[in-house]
Amino acid sequence: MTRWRPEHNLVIGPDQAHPFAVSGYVAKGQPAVFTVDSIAAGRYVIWCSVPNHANNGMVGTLTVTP
Ligand SMILES: [Cu+2]
Repeated sequence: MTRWRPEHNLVIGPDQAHPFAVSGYVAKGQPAVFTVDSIAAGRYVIWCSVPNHANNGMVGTLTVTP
């Protein structure tokens, strides 16, 4: 049985094996600000690193334009 944690985070990287920015944890449904300085233009993968969350769909893409 999967135990769900009530919080999430946001990780950015070229892929899930190479994270370069990790937010703090945020409670479900709560707003948060995650500031990342000096990110190059490009396409990145974003995901939640709480165990099993990315595997259950908390994955997306982030496009940074120049
Ligand atoms: Cu999550």
